[in-house]
Amino acid sequence: MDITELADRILTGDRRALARAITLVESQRADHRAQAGELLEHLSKAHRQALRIGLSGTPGVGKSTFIEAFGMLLTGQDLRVAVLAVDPSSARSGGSILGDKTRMERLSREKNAFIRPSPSQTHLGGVARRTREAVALCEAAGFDVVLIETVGVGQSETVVAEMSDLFLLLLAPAGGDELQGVKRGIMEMADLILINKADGDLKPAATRTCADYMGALRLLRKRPQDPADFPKAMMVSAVEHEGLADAWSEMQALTGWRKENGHWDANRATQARYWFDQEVRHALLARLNTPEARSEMDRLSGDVAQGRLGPTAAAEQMLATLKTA
Ligand SMILES: Nc1nc2c(ncn2[C@@H]2O[C@H](COP(=O)(O)OP(=O)(O)OP(=O)(O)O)[C@@H](O)[C@H]2O)c(=O)[nH]1
Ligand SMILES: [Mg+2]
Repeated sequence: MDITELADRILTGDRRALARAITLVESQRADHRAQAGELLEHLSKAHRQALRIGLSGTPGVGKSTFIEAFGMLLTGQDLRVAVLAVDPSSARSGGSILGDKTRMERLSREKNAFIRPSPSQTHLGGVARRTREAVALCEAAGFDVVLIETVGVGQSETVVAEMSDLFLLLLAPAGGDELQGVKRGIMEMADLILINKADGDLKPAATRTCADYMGALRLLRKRPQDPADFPKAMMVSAVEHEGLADAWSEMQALTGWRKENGHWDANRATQARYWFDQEVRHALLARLNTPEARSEMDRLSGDVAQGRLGPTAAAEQMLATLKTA
Protein backbone atom coordinates (compact mmCIF):
# COMPACT_ATOMS: atom_id res chain seq x y z
CA MET A 1 0.00 0.00 0.00
CA ASP A 2 1.27 3.44 -0.93
CA ILE A 3 0.89 5.52 2.21
CA THR A 4 1.46 8.88 0.51
CA GLU A 5 -1.26 8.15 -2.01
CA LEU A 6 -3.65 6.99 0.71
CA ALA A 7 -2.92 10.18 2.65
CA ASP A 8 -3.60 12.35 -0.39
CA ARG A 9 -6.92 10.63 -0.98
CA ILE A 10 -7.93 11.10 2.65
CA LEU A 11 -7.09 14.80 2.42
CA THR A 12 -9.50 15.14 -0.51
CA GLY A 13 -12.22 13.67 1.72
CA ASP A 14 -12.40 10.30 -0.04
CA ARG A 15 -14.56 8.13 2.23
CA ARG A 16 -13.33 4.80 0.91
CA ALA A 17 -9.76 5.85 1.60
CA LEU A 18 -10.85 6.93 5.08
CA ALA A 19 -12.53 3.59 5.75
CA ARG A 20 -9.44 1.77 4.55
CA ALA A 21 -7.19 3.88 6.75
CA ILE A 22 -9.35 3.16 9.80
CA THR A 23 -9.04 -0.55 9.06
CA LEU A 24 -5.29 -0.02 8.95
CA VAL A 25 -5.15 1.71 12.36
CA GLU A 26 -7.33 -1.06 13.81
CA SER A 27 -4.85 -3.73 12.79
CA GLN A 28 -2.47 -5.13 15.40
CA ARG A 29 0.06 -6.40 12.86
CA ALA A 30 3.49 -4.86 13.34
CA ASP A 31 3.87 -3.81 9.67
CA HIS A 32 0.38 -2.27 9.73
CA ARG A 33 1.21 -0.41 12.93
CA ALA A 34 4.28 1.05 11.24
CA GLN A 35 2.27 2.12 8.18
CA ALA A 36 -0.45 3.59 10.38
CA GLY A 37 2.17 5.60 12.24
CA GLU A 38 3.61 6.92 9.00
CA LEU A 39 0.13 7.80 7.69
CA LEU A 40 -0.85 9.68 10.86
CA GLU A 41 2.41 11.62 10.92
CA HIS A 42 1.89 12.58 7.30
CA LEU A 43 -1.72 13.70 7.85
CA SER A 44 -0.97 15.66 11.01
CA LYS A 45 0.91 18.18 8.86
CA ALA A 46 -2.43 19.30 7.39
CA HIS A 47 -3.36 20.66 10.86
CA ARG A 48 -7.07 20.11 10.37
CA GLN A 49 -9.31 20.19 13.39
CA ALA A 50 -12.90 19.05 13.83
CA LEU A 51 -15.10 19.68 16.80
CA ARG A 52 -14.84 16.42 18.73
CA ILE A 53 -17.95 15.67 20.74
CA GLY A 54 -17.95 12.78 23.21
CA LEU A 55 -21.34 11.32 24.04
CA SER A 56 -22.05 8.90 26.84
CA GLY A 57 -25.19 7.31 28.21
CA THR A 58 -26.44 4.04 29.65
CA PRO A 59 -27.98 1.41 27.36
CA GLY A 60 -31.41 2.42 26.11
CA VAL A 61 -31.12 6.11 27.01
CA GLY A 62 -31.40 7.00 23.32
CA LYS A 63 -27.82 7.52 22.11
CA SER A 64 -28.40 6.04 18.66
CA THR A 65 -31.67 7.91 18.21
CA PHE A 66 -30.02 11.14 19.38
CA ILE A 67 -27.02 10.73 17.08
CA GLU A 68 -29.27 10.11 14.10
CA ALA A 69 -31.41 13.20 14.81
CA PHE A 70 -28.51 15.43 15.85
CA GLY A 71 -26.37 14.22 12.94
CA MET A 72 -29.18 15.05 10.50
CA LEU A 73 -29.47 18.52 12.04
CA LEU A 74 -25.77 19.09 11.41
CA THR A 75 -25.69 17.70 7.87
CA GLY A 76 -28.74 19.91 7.24
CA GLN A 77 -26.43 22.83 7.99
CA ASP A 78 -23.95 21.52 5.42
CA LEU A 79 -21.62 20.23 8.10
CA ARG A 80 -19.78 16.96 7.59
CA VAL A 81 -20.27 14.55 10.49
CA ALA A 82 -18.37 11.42 11.45
CA VAL A 83 -19.61 8.99 14.10
CA LEU A 84 -17.23 6.66 15.94
CA ALA A 85 -17.72 4.44 18.94
CA VAL A 86 -15.75 3.26 21.93
CA ASP A 87 -17.44 0.11 23.07
CA PRO A 88 -15.59 -1.95 25.64
CA SER A 89 -18.48 -4.42 25.74
CA SER A 90 -18.44 -5.20 22.03
CA ALA A 91 -16.11 -8.13 22.54
CA ARG A 92 -18.60 -9.64 24.95
CA SER A 93 -21.73 -9.00 22.93
CA GLY A 94 -19.96 -9.97 19.72
CA GLY A 95 -21.37 -6.92 17.96
CA SER A 96 -21.07 -3.20 18.20
CA ILE A 97 -23.26 -0.56 19.75
CA LEU A 98 -23.46 0.98 16.34
CA GLY A 99 -24.45 -2.33 14.82
CA ASP A 100 -27.98 -1.02 15.12
CA LYS A 101 -27.61 1.01 11.97
CA THR A 102 -31.37 0.78 11.58
CA ARG A 103 -31.62 3.48 14.25
CA MET A 104 -29.31 5.59 12.12
CA GLU A 105 -30.75 4.64 8.80
CA ARG A 106 -31.19 8.14 7.47
CA LEU A 107 -27.85 9.40 8.72
CA SER A 108 -26.00 6.41 7.29
CA ARG A 109 -27.36 7.31 3.84
CA GLU A 110 -26.27 10.96 4.08
CA LYS A 111 -23.36 11.80 1.85
CA ASN A 112 -21.98 14.19 4.46
CA ALA A 113 -22.04 11.57 7.20
CA PHE A 114 -19.63 8.76 7.96
CA ILE A 115 -20.51 6.09 10.52
CA ARG A 116 -17.95 3.63 11.73
CA PRO A 117 -18.96 0.80 14.06
CA SER A 118 -16.76 -0.11 16.97
CA PRO A 119 -14.46 -3.05 16.32
CA SER A 120 -14.50 -5.99 18.67
CA GLN A 121 -11.58 -5.67 20.99
CA THR A 122 -11.15 -7.02 24.42
CA HIS A 123 -9.03 -4.41 25.95
CA LEU A 124 -9.91 -0.77 26.44
CA GLY A 125 -6.37 0.47 25.78
CA GLY A 126 -6.53 -0.98 22.26
CA VAL A 127 -9.95 0.47 21.58
CA ALA A 128 -8.81 3.85 22.88
CA ARG A 129 -5.83 4.03 20.58
CA ARG A 130 -7.81 2.89 17.57
CA THR A 131 -10.55 5.44 18.22
CA ARG A 132 -8.11 8.27 18.86
CA GLU A 133 -6.34 7.51 15.60
CA ALA A 134 -9.66 7.19 13.76
CA VAL A 135 -10.63 10.64 15.08
CA ALA A 136 -7.39 12.06 13.66
CA LEU A 137 -8.13 10.41 10.30
CA CYS A 138 -11.63 11.92 10.23
CA GLU A 139 -10.19 15.34 10.98
CA ALA A 140 -7.72 15.00 8.15
CA ALA A 141 -10.58 13.95 5.85
CA GLY A 142 -12.18 17.33 6.54
CA PHE A 143 -15.07 16.41 8.83
CA ASP A 144 -16.42 19.35 10.79
CA VAL A 145 -17.81 17.36 13.70
CA VAL A 146 -16.68 13.99 15.03
CA LEU A 147 -19.12 12.34 17.44
CA ILE A 148 -17.60 9.70 19.69
CA GLU A 149 -20.20 7.50 21.32
CA THR A 150 -19.70 5.33 24.34
CA VAL A 151 -22.05 3.29 26.42
CA GLY A 152 -21.82 4.52 29.99
CA VAL A 153 -20.67 1.50 31.89
CA GLY A 154 -17.45 2.62 33.55
CA GLN A 155 -13.97 3.53 32.44
CA SER A 156 -14.84 4.13 28.81
CA GLU A 157 -16.23 7.61 29.60
CA THR A 158 -12.81 8.75 30.74
CA VAL A 159 -11.26 7.43 27.57
CA VAL A 160 -13.78 9.31 25.44
CA ALA A 161 -13.59 12.52 27.50
CA GLU A 162 -9.80 12.50 27.07
CA MET A 163 -10.19 12.65 23.29
CA SER A 164 -13.10 15.12 23.11
CA ASP A 165 -13.42 18.89 23.05
CA LEU A 166 -16.93 18.65 24.47
CA PHE A 167 -18.42 15.90 26.57
CA LEU A 168 -22.16 15.26 26.61
CA LEU A 169 -23.96 13.07 29.08
CA LEU A 170 -27.30 11.72 27.93
CA LEU A 171 -29.77 10.78 30.66
CA ALA A 172 -33.33 9.52 30.77
CA PRO A 173 -36.04 11.07 32.94
CA ALA A 174 -35.88 9.54 36.42
CA GLY A 175 -38.88 8.17 38.23
CA GLY A 176 -38.21 9.59 41.67
CA ASP A 177 -35.99 12.42 42.75
CA GLU A 178 -32.84 10.34 42.90
CA LEU A 179 -29.94 11.26 40.65
CA GLN A 180 -29.91 7.90 38.82
CA GLY A 181 -26.70 6.85 40.53
CA VAL A 182 -24.62 8.88 38.07
CA LYS A 183 -21.16 8.86 39.50
CA ARG A 184 -19.77 12.18 40.58
CA GLY A 185 -16.68 11.64 38.43
CA ILE A 186 -18.82 11.29 35.31
CA MET A 187 -20.84 14.39 36.18
CA GLU A 188 -17.63 16.33 36.62
CA MET A 189 -16.60 15.48 33.06
CA ALA A 190 -19.84 16.69 31.48
CA ASP A 191 -20.07 20.00 29.66
CA LEU A 192 -23.72 19.50 28.86
CA ILE A 193 -26.17 17.08 30.47
CA LEU A 194 -29.03 16.28 28.13
CA ILE A 195 -32.19 14.79 29.61
CA ASN A 196 -33.55 12.84 26.66
CA LYS A 197 -37.13 11.57 26.13
CA ALA A 198 -38.58 14.90 27.29
CA ASP A 199 -41.78 14.16 25.40
CA GLY A 200 -45.29 12.77 25.98
CA ASP A 201 -45.89 11.18 29.36
CA LEU A 202 -42.23 11.51 30.28
CA LYS A 203 -42.14 15.30 30.00
CA PRO A 204 -42.98 16.08 33.66
CA ALA A 205 -40.39 13.58 34.90
CA ALA A 206 -37.85 15.04 32.48
CA THR A 207 -38.53 18.53 33.80
CA ARG A 208 -37.92 17.38 37.38
CA THR A 209 -34.81 15.43 36.43
CA CYS A 210 -33.43 18.43 34.57
CA ALA A 211 -33.98 20.69 37.58
CA ASP A 212 -32.29 18.12 39.85
CA TYR A 213 -29.21 18.05 37.64
CA MET A 214 -29.07 21.82 37.31
CA GLY A 215 -28.93 21.87 41.09
CA ALA A 216 -26.35 19.13 41.28
CA LEU A 217 -24.12 20.84 38.70
CA ARG A 218 -24.15 24.06 40.70
CA LEU A 219 -22.67 22.19 43.64
CA LEU A 220 -19.68 20.98 41.66
CA ARG A 221 -16.34 22.70 41.85
CA LYS A 222 -16.02 25.46 39.25
CA ARG A 223 -13.75 24.49 36.33
CA PRO A 224 -11.48 27.08 34.72
CA GLN A 225 -12.50 26.00 31.20
CA ASP A 226 -16.14 27.02 31.73
CA PRO A 227 -17.90 30.37 31.26
CA ALA A 228 -20.27 31.43 34.06
CA ASP A 229 -23.33 29.38 33.06
CA PHE A 230 -21.63 26.06 32.25
CA PRO A 231 -21.86 23.12 32.64
CA LYS A 232 -25.62 23.05 32.20
CA ALA A 233 -28.48 20.58 31.97
CA MET A 234 -31.19 20.80 29.35
CA MET A 235 -34.05 18.74 27.98
CA VAL A 236 -34.19 17.17 24.54
CA SER A 237 -36.32 14.68 22.68
CA ALA A 238 -34.39 12.74 20.09
CA VAL A 239 -37.60 11.22 18.77
CA GLU A 240 -39.45 14.54 18.43
CA HIS A 241 -36.31 16.45 17.42
CA GLU A 242 -36.98 18.88 20.28
CA GLY A 243 -34.21 20.91 21.86
CA LEU A 244 -31.53 19.64 19.50
CA ALA A 245 -30.95 23.00 17.83
CA ASP A 246 -30.77 24.65 21.27
CA ALA A 247 -28.27 22.04 22.44
CA TRP A 248 -26.17 22.70 19.33
CA SER A 249 -26.26 26.46 20.00
CA GLU A 250 -25.01 25.85 23.53
CA MET A 251 -22.21 23.65 22.22
CA GLN A 252 -21.18 26.32 19.74
CA ALA A 253 -21.30 29.05 22.38
CA LEU A 254 -19.17 27.02 24.76
CA THR A 255 -16.70 26.11 22.01
CA GLY A 256 -16.42 29.73 20.89
CA TRP A 257 -15.75 30.92 24.43
CA ARG A 258 -13.11 28.24 25.02
CA LYS A 259 -11.35 29.08 21.76
CA GLU A 260 -11.31 32.78 22.56
CA ASN A 261 -9.96 32.17 26.03
CA GLY A 262 -7.23 29.73 25.11
CA HIS A 263 -8.89 26.72 26.73
CA TRP A 264 -9.44 24.83 23.49
CA ASP A 265 -5.73 24.72 22.63
CA ALA A 266 -4.72 24.14 26.24
CA ASN A 267 -7.11 21.20 26.50
CA ARG A 268 -5.82 19.61 23.30
CA ALA A 269 -2.25 20.03 24.53
CA THR A 270 -3.11 18.39 27.87
CA GLN A 271 -4.80 15.54 26.03
CA ALA A 272 -1.79 15.03 23.76
CA ARG A 273 0.42 14.76 26.87
CA TYR A 274 -2.03 12.32 28.44
CA TRP A 275 -2.01 10.02 25.39
CA PHE A 276 1.74 10.17 25.08
CA ASP A 277 1.97 9.05 28.68
CA GLN A 278 -0.58 6.28 28.10
CA GLU A 279 1.24 5.02 25.01
CA VAL A 280 4.52 4.78 26.91
CA ARG A 281 2.84 2.92 29.77
CA HIS A 282 1.09 0.49 27.46
CA ALA A 283 4.26 -0.17 25.50
CA LEU A 284 6.18 -0.87 28.72
CA LEU A 285 3.49 -3.25 29.92
CA ALA A 286 3.52 -4.97 26.54
CA ARG A 287 7.23 -5.65 27.01
CA LEU A 288 6.40 -7.48 30.20
CA ASN A 289 4.01 -9.66 28.28
CA THR A 290 6.38 -11.40 25.89
CA PRO A 291 6.99 -15.14 26.51
CA GLU A 292 10.63 -14.40 27.44
CA ALA A 293 9.69 -11.69 29.89
CA ARG A 294 7.00 -13.84 31.48
CA SER A 295 9.36 -16.74 32.01
CA GLU A 296 11.98 -14.40 33.47
CA MET A 297 9.32 -12.98 35.78
CA ASP A 298 8.40 -16.52 36.87
CA ARG A 299 12.02 -17.42 37.50
CA LEU A 300 12.73 -14.29 39.56
CA SER A 301 9.43 -14.59 41.37
CA GLY A 302 10.47 -18.11 42.46
CA ASP A 303 13.77 -16.74 43.72
CA VAL A 304 11.94 -14.08 45.71
CA ALA A 305 9.51 -16.59 47.20
CA GLN A 306 12.36 -18.79 48.38
CA GLY A 307 14.27 -15.88 49.86
CA ARG A 308 17.20 -16.15 47.45
CA LEU A 309 16.61 -12.59 46.28
CA GLY A 310 14.83 -9.56 47.78
CA PRO A 311 11.86 -8.09 45.87
CA THR A 312 13.71 -4.87 45.07
CA ALA A 313 16.82 -6.58 43.78
CA ALA A 314 14.72 -8.98 41.71
CA ALA A 315 12.74 -6.10 40.23
CA GLU A 316 15.97 -4.34 39.27
CA GLN A 317 17.20 -7.48 37.53
CA MET A 318 13.92 -7.80 35.71
CA LEU A 319 13.97 -4.18 34.55
CA ALA A 320 17.55 -4.57 33.37
CA THR A 321 16.48 -7.37 31.02
CA LEU A 322 13.74 -5.12 29.60
CA LYS A 323 16.14 -2.28 28.84
CA THR A 324 18.00 -4.37 26.34
CA ALA A 325 14.82 -5.71 24.75
N1 LIG B 1 -40.02 8.76 24.06
C1 LIG B 1 -38.79 8.75 23.59
N2 LIG B 1 -38.16 7.59 23.34
C2 LIG B 1 -36.91 7.63 22.87
C3 LIG B 1 -36.23 8.84 22.63
N3 LIG B 1 -34.99 8.56 22.16
C4 LIG B 1 -34.90 7.22 22.13
N4 LIG B 1 -36.05 6.64 22.54
C5 LIG B 1 -36.37 5.21 22.59
O1 LIG B 1 -35.53 4.57 23.53
C6 LIG B 1 -35.17 3.28 23.06
C7 LIG B 1 -33.67 3.15 23.03
O2 LIG B 1 -33.13 4.06 22.07
P1 LIG B 1 -31.68 3.88 21.45
O3 LIG B 1 -31.45 5.07 20.60
O4 LIG B 1 -31.54 2.55 20.81
O5 LIG B 1 -30.81 3.91 22.77
P2 LIG B 1 -29.23 3.65 22.93
O6 LIG B 1 -28.78 4.53 24.02
O7 LIG B 1 -28.56 3.78 21.62
O8 LIG B 1 -29.20 2.15 23.41
P3 LIG B 1 -27.97 1.12 23.33
O9 LIG B 1 -27.46 1.15 21.92
O10 LIG B 1 -28.59 -0.19 23.70
O11 LIG B 1 -26.94 1.55 24.33
C8 LIG B 1 -35.81 3.12 21.70
O12 LIG B 1 -37.01 2.41 21.83
C9 LIG B 1 -36.07 4.55 21.26
O13 LIG B 1 -37.16 4.65 20.38
C10 LIG B 1 -36.94 10.07 22.88
O14 LIG B 1 -36.45 11.19 22.68
N5 LIG B 1 -38.19 9.96 23.37
MG1 LIG C 1 -27.38 2.48 20.46
